[in-house]
Amino acid sequence: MKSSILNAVLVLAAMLPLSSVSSRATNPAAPALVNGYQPTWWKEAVVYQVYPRSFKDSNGDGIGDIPGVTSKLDYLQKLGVNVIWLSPHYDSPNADNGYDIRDYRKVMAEFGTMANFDTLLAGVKQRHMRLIIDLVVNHTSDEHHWFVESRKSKDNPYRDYYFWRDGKPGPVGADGKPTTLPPNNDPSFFSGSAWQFDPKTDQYYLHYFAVKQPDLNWDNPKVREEVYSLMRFWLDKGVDGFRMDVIPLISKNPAFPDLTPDQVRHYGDAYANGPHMHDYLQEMNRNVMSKYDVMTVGEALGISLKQTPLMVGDNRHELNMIFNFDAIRSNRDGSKLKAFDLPTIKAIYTHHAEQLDAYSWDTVFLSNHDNPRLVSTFGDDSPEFRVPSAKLLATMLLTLRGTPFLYQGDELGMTNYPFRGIGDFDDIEVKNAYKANVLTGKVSEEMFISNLRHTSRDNSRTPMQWDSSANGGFSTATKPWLAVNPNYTEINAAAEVADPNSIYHYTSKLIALRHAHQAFVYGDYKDLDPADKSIFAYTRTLGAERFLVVLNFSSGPMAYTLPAEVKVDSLVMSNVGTTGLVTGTLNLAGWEARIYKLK
Ligand code: TEU
Ligand code: CA
Repeated sequence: MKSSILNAVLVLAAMLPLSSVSSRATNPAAPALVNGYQPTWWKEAVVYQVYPRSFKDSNGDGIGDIPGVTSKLDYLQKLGVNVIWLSPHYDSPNADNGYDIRDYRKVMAEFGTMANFDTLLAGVKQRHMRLIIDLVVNHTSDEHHWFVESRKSKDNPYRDYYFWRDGKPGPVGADGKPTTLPPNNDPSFFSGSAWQFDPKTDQYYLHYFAVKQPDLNWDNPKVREEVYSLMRFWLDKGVDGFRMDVIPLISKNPAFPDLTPDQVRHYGDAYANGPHMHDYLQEMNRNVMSKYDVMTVGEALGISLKQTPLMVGDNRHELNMIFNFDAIRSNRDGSKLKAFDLPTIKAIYTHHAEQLDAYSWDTVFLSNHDNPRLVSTFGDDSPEFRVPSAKLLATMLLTLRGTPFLYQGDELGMTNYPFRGIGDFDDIEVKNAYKANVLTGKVSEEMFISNLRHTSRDNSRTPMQWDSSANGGFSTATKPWLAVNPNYTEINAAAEVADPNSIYHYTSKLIALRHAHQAFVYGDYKDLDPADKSIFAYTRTLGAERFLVVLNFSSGPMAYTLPAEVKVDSLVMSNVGTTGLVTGTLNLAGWEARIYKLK
């Protein structure tokens, strides 16, 4: 290339925003761009999250296990999902149901053996699906041998695998002895201080989550090498990637200054984006992910939409995508539920479309093992509207921009559980909050339980409802680890699979539609009516492929007049059996969802 032309090209490239000069420009072997996007399997996938403890118990001990997951692979394949995200399956004392790992290279005894895992992975691959596993490396279990060693003495070789600090001098105790206070005012996500005093060496250790979940010190290169090594262990077995637990929290300010009052109120944001977070993610990518064809999705607690491209941009070489918490928490006021407001969530999806361009891929999800049930939270789980509203939500999740993540049981329209008292709960987050708020008299038990019925993580952790037999077909045990929702007699997979008009079959049709039309994957997104409080109407367009999705997020019938420029060609799907072509004003039933092909 003549030097003058080369100079011109270099000047032009320098003028382009950073994000548009991505690695793809130098990768001629890559398939042609689609609407500016680099086509990739994890962008075209539909992901299904399995929480193994609650999915299927194969040996009658009341606890879901890996052979149980394997026994349901045909069910998942028929649904049409491509990727399974398996919540932690590693050896753990289960202080936080597996998110407290004791041995990263060992399968949890209750879940089975490594041979069981290998059989699951082989079964996934045989069905041309993929498996991603949960990488929980912000913290370990306090029973991990690194921590068992670390707490032994201040000069133990593993001491700096974790954060140990002297306490601050506290008031003289009633016994006249001096007391100490935690090194700073960091709160734990699970109530109380994030610091635990350990008398063996008279120091405190950091735990953003449970006392039994000490935070790893990522500033220690030995810790980072240990993590990269365990990642390779699973990738070399053939897993297809990782969901990374609270990954934005891995870098801390080693001085641990006190949080300001506002930071205390939003401590999740304060803990994220530490001084070396990006350095460590880029090092992890360089040392591990870049050497495999894998998918990574970060659970991006504390990361704003504006900060998202810095973690997922093609040219950043960190992660492929992240879970932002904006949509799923759009109806929360702290730990409480607040009224759902459709324009709020519509604005969030439009903001995503604006902020995340062709170089920063998005995710779409409204449920997981940390949140209450989808249809009870964003739909209407009354007998009249549970089915149509569950189908409407599936329609939205499977036609928006970004890789959709479905959570086990949502394809059945499983609902929140009718919790009665604290004894019904398993979640350490609930138990700690009960001690900190009810037993101290701050909150009444009745108010506490009433709020949890709508917000508790245990809502999504009740066992999968497979059929109308005892325990919903989840387990032959007398008492599963967590009670099965009593509505399993009507709401279960067997009934759903048998009913051609079920949520399961409707979801399967939506997945097939998404797989058949790249407009739903790589197409442009446009909200036709951001201000409408009941109707969510948007288009997905890619060249000649143009679709209109219309959702009535209310239980009442709604008339909606399409903008004049929207020319309907044919009705593709309706969740309530509407047929025929309607133009101009659409008369939608309560919770009706329609997908039209446009001219
Ligand atoms: O969740 C982090 C997180 O965001 C949760 O603490 C959530 O905000 C809270 O529980 C809402 O009620 C991840 C895992 O998904 C969660 O299951 C673990 O408990 C946590 O990290 C610690 O590993
Ligand atoms: Ca079992």
